[in-house]
Amino acid sequence: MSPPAAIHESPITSNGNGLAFKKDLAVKHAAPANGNGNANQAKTLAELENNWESFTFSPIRESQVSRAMTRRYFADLDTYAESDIVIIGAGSCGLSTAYMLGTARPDLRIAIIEAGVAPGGGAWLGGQLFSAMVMRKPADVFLTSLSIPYEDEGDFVVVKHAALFTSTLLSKVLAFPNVKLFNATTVEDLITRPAPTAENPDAVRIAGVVTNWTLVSMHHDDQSCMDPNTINAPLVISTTGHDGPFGAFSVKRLVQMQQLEKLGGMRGLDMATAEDAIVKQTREVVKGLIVGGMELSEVDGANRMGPTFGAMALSGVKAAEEALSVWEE
Ligand code: 48N
Repeated sequence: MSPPAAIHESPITSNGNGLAFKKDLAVKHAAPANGNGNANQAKTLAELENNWESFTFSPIRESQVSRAMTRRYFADLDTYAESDIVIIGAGSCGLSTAYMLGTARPDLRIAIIEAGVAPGGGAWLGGQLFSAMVMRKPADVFLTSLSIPYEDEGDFVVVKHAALFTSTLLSKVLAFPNVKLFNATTVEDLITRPAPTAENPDAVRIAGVVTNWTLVSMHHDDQSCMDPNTINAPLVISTTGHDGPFGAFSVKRLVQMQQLEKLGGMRGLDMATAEDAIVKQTREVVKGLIVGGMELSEVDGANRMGPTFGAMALSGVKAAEEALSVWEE
């Protein structure tokens, strides 16, 4: 019985060993996406409405979709393999840092590495599944700079939904041409270079990050190790929060590498103390690594503040300022 006729949906006419595929019956190379097939030529939404019977999308071939995505992603990986600044964690602090840096320094190449598929960290809800987000003044000035509306309650302000804050901040960060978000990607180690000091001959400076797909990073225990990727950068800003599967990642790694003696450990909730401390203490913890947001509470043993987010935003403002002062050194 002769083998079934092979119907190939590939425009490739040879399978590499000289056998020419049957003339492709299935392939009518898709007209270019903006081709003049019978695609609906609507130019405005109004032209679409009440005109559905003749509606059709412009033609496309699946491989065009794949290439449109993969070409760009791998070009970004290539470009950002050498970054000026890497921000670990796209929570409220990391995104605020990125917003300030993206605004101040459009010449710097900034990579954001976020373990979750969805960036935003803990800032999609105000607290305990409640929507509204509270920020104590003067953090309202950050909201004003982002044109995020809020209700003024005197000493604090309230954004009607935390997602309004986070989505607005995220959209502005993603619009910067010099900022690239790599989400669903985990920093699973730090790149170091020897930087001995009189106090610590084993001191290092941080020179980039080691990354892997988050799903791989979460399964090192049940899969043989899959080697990671790397991004070189003279400056890393770590804002990995205090909880979650990789919480306080960088500062825990610094202790393992004997670059920090021990962690102070986050203390009980005290809003007044916590927020001032986090903003004031945002700093370069070891050469080449700035720590901000709630990750910092693990370093210094600062209190936690619970469901107020002004310190996250202003820690990001401070982290960006620290980065630019280090950068200009
Ligand atoms: O939102 P978080 O967790 O961290 P911050 O510091 O931006 O904001 C903290 C804030 O949400 C609070 O915790 C509030 C104020 N409550 C305080 C309190 O008292 O409870 O964002 C950290 C982000 C997350 O999106 C993680 O997925 C990500 O960092 N992340 C990482 N991304 C890449 N590589 C890693 N190793 C990694 N670790 C965490």
